[in-house]
Amino acid sequence: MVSETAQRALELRRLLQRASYEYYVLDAPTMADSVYDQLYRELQTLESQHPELITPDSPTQRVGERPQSQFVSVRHNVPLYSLENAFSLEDLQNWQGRFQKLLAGDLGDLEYVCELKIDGSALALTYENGVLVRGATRGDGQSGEDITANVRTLQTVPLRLQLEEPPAVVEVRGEAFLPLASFERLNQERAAAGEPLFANPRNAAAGTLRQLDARIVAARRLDFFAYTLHLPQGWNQPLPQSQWQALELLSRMGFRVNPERQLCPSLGAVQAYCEHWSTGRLDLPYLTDGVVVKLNAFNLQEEVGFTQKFPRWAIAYKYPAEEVPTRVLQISVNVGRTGAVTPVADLTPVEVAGTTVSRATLHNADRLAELDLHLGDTVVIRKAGEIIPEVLRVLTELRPADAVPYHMPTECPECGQPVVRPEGEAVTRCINASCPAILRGALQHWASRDALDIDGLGEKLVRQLVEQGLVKTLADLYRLTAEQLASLERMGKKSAQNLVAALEHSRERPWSRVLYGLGIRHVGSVNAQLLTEHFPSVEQLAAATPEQISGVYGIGSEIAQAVHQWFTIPANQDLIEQLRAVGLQLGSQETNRPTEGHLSGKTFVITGTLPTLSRTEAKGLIEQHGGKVTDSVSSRTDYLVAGEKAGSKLDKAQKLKIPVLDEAQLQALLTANPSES
Ligand code: 0OX
Repeated sequence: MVSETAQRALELRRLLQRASYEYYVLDAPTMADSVYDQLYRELQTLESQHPELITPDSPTQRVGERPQSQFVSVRHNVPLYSLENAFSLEDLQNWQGRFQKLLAGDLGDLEYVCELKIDGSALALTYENGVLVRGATRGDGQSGEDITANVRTLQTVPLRLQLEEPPAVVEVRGEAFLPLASFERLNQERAAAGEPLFANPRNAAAGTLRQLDARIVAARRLDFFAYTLHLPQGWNQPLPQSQWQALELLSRMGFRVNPERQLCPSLGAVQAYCEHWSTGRLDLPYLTDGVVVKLNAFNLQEEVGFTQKFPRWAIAYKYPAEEVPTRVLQISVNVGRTGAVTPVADLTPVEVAGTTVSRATLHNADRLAELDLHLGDTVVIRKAGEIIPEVLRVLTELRPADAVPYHMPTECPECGQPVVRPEGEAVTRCINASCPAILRGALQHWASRDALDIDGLGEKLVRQLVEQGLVKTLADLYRLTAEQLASLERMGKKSAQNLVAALEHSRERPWSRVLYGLGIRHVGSVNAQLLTEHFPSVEQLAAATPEQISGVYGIGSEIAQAVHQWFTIPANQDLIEQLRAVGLQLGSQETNRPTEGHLSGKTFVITGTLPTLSRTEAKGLIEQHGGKVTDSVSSRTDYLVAGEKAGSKLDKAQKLKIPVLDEAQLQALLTANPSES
């Protein structure tokens, strides 16, 4: 007898699976987000009360497990072949000619399936009795790595097949990829965190799948198109007889199968498909670098077989990576939020892979030296992964006689201060904390969607606010009035009021978004979430040692160092205090606070500048020992901690005869053994 609870859990799983299939695979949601969330929470609660009811196909199992220390290698039962390339329609003709000779008799026109070649990372998924049990990378084709925990986080990979009578085992293969929008978002986030950018979605997908922390994979929103099915002979259902039927079966099983596939009755139709998508592909929300052409009938595939390396029945028709010559008009230097100084070539505008390009990155000083770029040079540009335009090489034969070489500037073009390039690093940086370019970058990052999400605070407005001296720190944003804003160029009264309202609204954003918004190096939104789960308030994070920070799952020592160091800088400590004063959420000091510490029940006020501790750190330390810190001195205050330039609070404490501690006395109190006092 199945209990009522087990029955409900089963029902919830089915409902949620269906809703998520309709949302992600069919792109046709039928369930409101709020209903989904409610049912999901109900299932989560049921599972936490009855862990024995958790099944591997439960939607709650998609969120990502704790990080692994390494991946286990797995051998593929059937190797994953690579594909021979064709670069012209003639190559396709020759390909057909080669295998036609191996087929008995003249079969007339052969039928093919054309699939867009997705530029991602191949995966092999194993289902036992309809349930996903393993996801593996391609590796060298013979063996790959077991990345099941990561694969589970992909919303378009079903955890259970939609089959009444699934086969005992089935292997499904396909391509995991990062849609362009997710790729751009990821790179923006990496730029904001001062991390190197992924050159193209393929690298980003491959890098993501090899993350040891599945929570990071879950956050990056990989997608999956299925294209191969390995079924056992003994299944009691009719087996597909062709690639086209296999794709239809995959779709019925609940996979996303690329909708642009086409059944072609002849090689001529294949060639027309390739020509059509050579430009059509540029409008797709994901990257394709070609077309995979497959002989449709499985019996014919079997007849032509494999070479040492490739199936003879399939080929990849590759579109040429477009490389275009153009002239460098001038070189400008961009200073980013982290102070990174990037040389950028301004070009005579040209069309590359469907868009007009007028600027291309020159990456860094090393790359500039390698190119030996002169002003006025003609260069060849290409879109790396067809996304970010880059200068590939210089056509020196076209160099004007009087052209002068270009060198990286030694001073920041924005603030005039000398730039530095630390040993062993490729990046040149401006390290002037008050450089306007760095401030502009910081403000834009703060306003961005995953940070404080401030509608209406765009690039142009940020520039004006900085230029006019209205905003010198992030906290200054919250002191702007509608009148001040309305006096700016292109700002009406209404938009000024809207921005003030948006700023007001952003005060409610949780501590994790504030932490991300601070733009600490390596702290992207996922790391910010991990850190704030562990350190529920800014005081606790500021008081943590690098060792305590790297003790958080998923946070490495480099990140921990960067976070710790950030909080030791006086200007940053001051910023935190200012953000507190203007009402930002810096976490709750209630959670995780030991209420039983030896300072429990004692109330402190901190004033003035302490010799080594910031006020935030001191507050964190007091709270770690159970004490409470308030803002104003009253008869309920037990101690005043006073540093230099303590003002009226010190006078008041003295009047009320409240004990006054300096930093050394506070430290002594913190470390005092309560049993001796
Ligand atoms: C793709 C893709 C890759 C099956 C047998 C040889 C190649 N990147 O989109 N591979 C295959 O097929 C395999 N199909 C695809 N669509």
